[in-house]
Amino acid sequence: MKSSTAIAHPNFALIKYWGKSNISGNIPAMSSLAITLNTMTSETTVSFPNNLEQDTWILNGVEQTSLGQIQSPCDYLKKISLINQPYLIESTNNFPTAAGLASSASGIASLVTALDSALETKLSSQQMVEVAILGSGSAARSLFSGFVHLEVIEDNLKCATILEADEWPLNVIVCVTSTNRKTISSRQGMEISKTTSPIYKDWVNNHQEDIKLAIQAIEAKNFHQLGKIAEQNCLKMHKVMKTSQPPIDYWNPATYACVKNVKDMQKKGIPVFFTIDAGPQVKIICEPDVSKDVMSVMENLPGLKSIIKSNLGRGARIIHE
Ligand code: 2P0
Repeated sequence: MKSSTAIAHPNFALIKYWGKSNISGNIPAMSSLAITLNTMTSETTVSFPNNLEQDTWILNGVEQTSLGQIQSPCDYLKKISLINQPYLIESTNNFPTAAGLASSASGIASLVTALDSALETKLSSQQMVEVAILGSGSAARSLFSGFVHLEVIEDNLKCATILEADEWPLNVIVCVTSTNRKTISSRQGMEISKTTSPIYKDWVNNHQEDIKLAIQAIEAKNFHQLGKIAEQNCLKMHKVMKTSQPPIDYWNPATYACVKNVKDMQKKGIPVFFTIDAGPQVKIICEPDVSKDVMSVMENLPGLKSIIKSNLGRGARIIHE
């Protein structure tokens, strides 16, 4: 039996998904559009040690009491594999876990890639998307490089790169304002919003228009148009969260300060925009020639824990088998 190691990177949605249409299949209620990074890495190794009694998952060096969120993709792969031996999954993230930095997307993309290889299931790209979604609604996007569109039409999923990283090499500056684990998981938050936010229905119904405008902007490489629609969509999602009962508010004072800095830079004509996910971190997207200046503006901001600069990059891949 062979062991396999895969890596994947986080992806950040420019047009977000927040809400599920089908909880058991973990199907997003809307399409999304994201960029996959080339820094911050999840690495997963699947192996078959002798005398392992049951499937075991070690995350960041800590043995997990259950397979939890990865149970469904593991079950799916196991069912179609001819290999029926307990496996050991060892996953590590070289960046904060469950803090709004898309560790579940990169973690699960690396996991399904490593499992597919170790269990010799030889899934098609479409099957990989479907398995990844079982683990996390955003994970399928980390299977792909560059600008990635996850299209959801009812229960049908389609995920693909719409523009490669080197075709429009934008930079991403991740401003980490807290490394704490979030108190409300995305999964819980989405369900709370779906059942309590008075604007949830509008969020879902108007979403496709945002996707269309963002795709047009990406195809035309129109930075201003992409930034405008991405910021609007991000703020709409956070409004859905904040109008939920209880209100979901992931922002902290440094989050607000980062956003203000981005808006000030925009007023000076600097090509930057922000996006924020289910956590307090601010991701700043910019043209490469201004990234140094943006970094030096942000480095002086009180309350920031760290700043990570990234290019856009590749999808999940096997690095060792
Ligand atoms: C996104 N987020 O599109 C949105 C924006 C966070 C805010 O997808 O329950 O980790 O595992 O499917 O995919 C985060 O949610 O949630 C997410 P599950 P997931 O990136």
